Amino acid sequence: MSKPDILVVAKLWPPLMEALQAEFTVHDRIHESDPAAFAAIAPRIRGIQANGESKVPRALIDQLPALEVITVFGVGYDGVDVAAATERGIPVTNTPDVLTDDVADMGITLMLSIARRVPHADKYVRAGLWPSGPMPLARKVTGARLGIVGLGRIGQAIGKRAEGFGMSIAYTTRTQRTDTTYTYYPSATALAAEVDFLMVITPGGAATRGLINAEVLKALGPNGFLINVARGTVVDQPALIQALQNNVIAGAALDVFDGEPSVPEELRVLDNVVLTPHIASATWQTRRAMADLAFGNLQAHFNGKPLLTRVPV
Ligand code: A2R
Repeated sequence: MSKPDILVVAKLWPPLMEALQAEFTVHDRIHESDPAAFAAIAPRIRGIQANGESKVPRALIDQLPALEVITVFGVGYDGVDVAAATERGIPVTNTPDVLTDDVADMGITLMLSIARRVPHADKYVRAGLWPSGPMPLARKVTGARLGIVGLGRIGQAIGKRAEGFGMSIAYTTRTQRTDTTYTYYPSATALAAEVDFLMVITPGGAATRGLINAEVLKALGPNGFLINVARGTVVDQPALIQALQNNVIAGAALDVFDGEPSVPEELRVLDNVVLTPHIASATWQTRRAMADLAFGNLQAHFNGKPLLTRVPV
C-alpha cells in the first residue's frame, strides 16, 4: 500500500521529520518553496504536520481536497484555522500536558531572572566590573505576590511551583475556577493592580490579542514585572515597549514576541528586560515527548484508531 502524503508546514525538529519520512510521503514546505509543484501534489495531501508557530489558514485548507487531519507539534494552535478545518470535518490535534512542566519551569526561571537580574549579573562578571563594586540590589521573589493570567494546565503548574516560593497567588480567567484557593480577579487589570509579578499563560489567537494592554501595564505599576510564556500576541507589544521605556512597569521577561523571531530593536536595547527565543518547551526530554505525541496522533489517524489529543471544537 502506498504511504499517505503529508504536507509539513514548519521547519520541524529533525527526529520528528525522520519518523514522518519513515512512515509517510513527506512534502516539506513545498507550498512555500515551489507553488507549481505543490499544485500538482495538493490533491493527494491527506495530512498536515504543523508546529506551534505555523500558519494553517483557510486558504491552504481549501487547496487540499483530500485533507483528513492536521497535527500540531505544540500546545498552542492559534495559527490553525480550526473553524475552517471543522467545517470540513477535519480534526486538529496538539501536544498538551507533555510540555506543561517545561513551560512552567521557564515561567519561574524568567520571573527569577528578571527579579534577580541574573543575565545582567552574568554580564557584569564577564565584563570584569565586579572589582569596581557590587551590582545594584535586586527584587526579592520569595513571599511576593504573583498574578497568573490563564490558570489552565500550565498556569496551575506555575502556581504549584510559586507556592514553593511562599508567594501569594491570584489569577484571572474568563470563567472562575472552583478547584483552587487562589484569589480570583475578573480582569487582567484588576489582577495586575494587586500583584508584584504578572505571569501570562493563556492561549494566543484573536480572543486574547492585546489582552495585556497599556491599562493593564499601568495597573501593574512601577514596581511590577511582566512575564510572558504564552504568545507574543497576548501582549500589546508597542504598549509594553512604551511602558518599559518610561518605567511605567519595573521590567519584563519574555519568551515570546509579536512577529517573532524578529524582536524590535527598541526592546533589545532596554536594560529592564530578559529576552529568550521561545525556548519554554525546548528540552531534549520534552521535544521527544512532543514528537512522539504528534507522530502518535498521525499514526492513530491513518491506522483508523482514536486520536490521542484532539483539540476541543
Ligand atoms: O478563560 P478560561 O476560563 O477558558 O481559562 C483559560 C485561560 N484563558 C483566558 N484567561 C483570561 N482571558 C482570556 N481571554 C482567556 N482565554 C483563555 O487560559 C485557561 O485557564 C487558560 C488556558 O489553559 P489550557 O487550555 O489548559 O492551556 P495550557 O496547556 O495551560 O496552555 C496555555 C498556552 C497555550 O495555548 C500556548 O499558547 C502557550 O500556553 O504555550
